[in-house]
Amino acid sequence: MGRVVVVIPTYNEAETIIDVVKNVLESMSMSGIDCHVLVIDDNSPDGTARIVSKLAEETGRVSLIVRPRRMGLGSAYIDGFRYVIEKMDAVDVVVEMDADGSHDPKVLPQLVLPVLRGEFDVVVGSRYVGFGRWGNNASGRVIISKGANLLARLCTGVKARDLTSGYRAISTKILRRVIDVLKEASRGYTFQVESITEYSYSGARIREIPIIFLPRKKGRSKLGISEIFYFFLWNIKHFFTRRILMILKLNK
Ligand SMILES: Nc1nc2c(ncn2[C@@H]2O[C@H](COP(=O)(O)OP(=O)(O)OP(=O)(O)O)[C@@H](O)[C@H]2O)c(=O)[nH]1
Ligand SMILES: [Mg+2]
Repeated sequence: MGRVVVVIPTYNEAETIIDVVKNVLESMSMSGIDCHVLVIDDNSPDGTARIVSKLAEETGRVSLIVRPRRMGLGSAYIDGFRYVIEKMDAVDVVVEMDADGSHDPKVLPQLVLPVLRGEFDVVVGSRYVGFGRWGNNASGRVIISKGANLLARLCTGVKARDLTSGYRAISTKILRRVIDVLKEASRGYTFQVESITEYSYSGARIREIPIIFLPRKKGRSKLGISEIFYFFLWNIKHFFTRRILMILKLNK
């Protein structure tokens, strides 16, 4: 079976990163999947990188990239994807995952296996299909998330229900196809919608499986109001610069 790299961006996640990485490696080895973890840390003041370096020595299955300062979630993924494509050998699947315990590592094999088997190119852990849901009562966040997904679906035309989910498996074949476009993508959280839009437009077969999005275990959220504002503007701009042209072409 092929090889998987789980990319985890971190900014001040010292309280949760050990458990997340260990549980990822355990979950994958129990399913017999060859797995490596790549952490992209933005020089977190809480010493996340020191902890990850120790994990790298202990396990031999963890790599770390430390960047000089906080540069955004999207830019961390772009650097991580480029590293996997350019510097790591024979990787078939890349996974996106948060470092705060919100994404249950037990779900990983279900995300990864359909891509490894070649049945799908992208599998998204979705809060909005089947039994998928938010695991707490953060009703304000749920409303924002549902509104964001509705807007993104209308503006991009991508059919998936959870376009903002940060728990996904992607084939490296698709990543290679879109990496040059993604280099220009949003630096922050909007990257999630922008990237799945590029996968979809480039012909990726996308599947969603239900997940329960657990409340962050410890530490603080990095999602700010400016990110939400930028997200809104990106969608409107995308609609008027790209989507509307696609609709007009299709209707000709
Ligand atoms: N390297 C890097 N990682 C980041 C940056 N911003 C966020 N992250 C990481 O991206 C992941 C998602 O961020 P969160 O703050 O959990 O965002 P969220 O899940 O929408 O918010 P909560 O529900 O409050 O946790 C976490 O692992 C963060 O540490 C950044 O600028 N650089
Ligand atoms: Mg989180």
